[in-house]
Amino acid sequence: MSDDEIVLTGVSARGFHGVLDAERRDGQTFVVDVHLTLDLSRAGRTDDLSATVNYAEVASAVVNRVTGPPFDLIERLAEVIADDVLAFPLVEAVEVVVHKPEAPVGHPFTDVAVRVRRRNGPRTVIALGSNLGDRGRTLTLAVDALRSLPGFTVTSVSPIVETDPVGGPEQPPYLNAVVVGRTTLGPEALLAELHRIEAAHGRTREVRWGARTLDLDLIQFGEPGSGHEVVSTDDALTLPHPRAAERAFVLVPWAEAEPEGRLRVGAGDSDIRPIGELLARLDRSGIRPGPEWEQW
Ligand code: PH2
Ligand code: MG
Ligand code: MG
Repeated sequence: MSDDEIVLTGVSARGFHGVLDAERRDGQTFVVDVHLTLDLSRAGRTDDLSATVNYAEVASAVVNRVTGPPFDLIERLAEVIADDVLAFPLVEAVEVVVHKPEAPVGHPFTDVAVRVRRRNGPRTVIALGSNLGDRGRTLTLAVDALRSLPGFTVTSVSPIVETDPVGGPEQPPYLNAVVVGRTTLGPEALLAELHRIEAAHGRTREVRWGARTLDLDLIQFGEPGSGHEVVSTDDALTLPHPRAAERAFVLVPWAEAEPEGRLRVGAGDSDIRPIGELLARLDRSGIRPGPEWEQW
């Protein structure tokens, strides 16, 4: 982890968080400090804003959460702010302190605050598919479930595409999408969570490549070529996904979520290919724009 930090302190705004009726009714001032850990050497060398995080955007994210839908606990407010900040590119870890200096403590006091420290794990790519039931709704709920999964931070979500079914028995068209995130879970634990989310949406383990309400496939775990990359030939969890390179219904939305994405197609260093290059060789005729995401 880098030693560098961006330190933003004393961001204050009025919010309605709290357990008591009066707090929900009258609101009060919340003050937030954020420490971002990231490598600042490239920004230091190049003088280029895109090599770092814009602290004004961090401040806006904080204010949106403070003034947004109320939570009972400042612990929860700190957690969601940490999650938002970890979704900024380049951020390795974050410390968030939420102060509530006007809290109804019942005695003279100076300040009360919670401090949480969270770190980003490896980047991971998940493909979503649905071709039974209310497909768009199901995909939306699946992304919601990923957003609220502890240890998983959604960093990018593709648009939805509608796709002709590939392989398997005769079946209806799919809606597909791709989510890119960072996770502190291991690959097995993440896969178990994906199975749990599938099951929660009526998925049964039926015909191979047959119709399903929700399919969540782990495509890649860890940046290819990095120390975090997981390569596995295990039947229960093959990584990277063995057919992703041939599937336009995965690569088209992935390229929209992460244009600079790369996929390993073999064991060597030269077998890590930009997804745009893989896509150029595929037939995209079965892929169409899908519906908009429903509101979350
Ligand atoms: N998933 C499959 C089999 N075939 N075809 C499309 N278009 N989209 C899918 O997500 C899909 C498929 C097995 O998971
Ligand atoms: Mg699948
Ligand atoms: Mg699957």
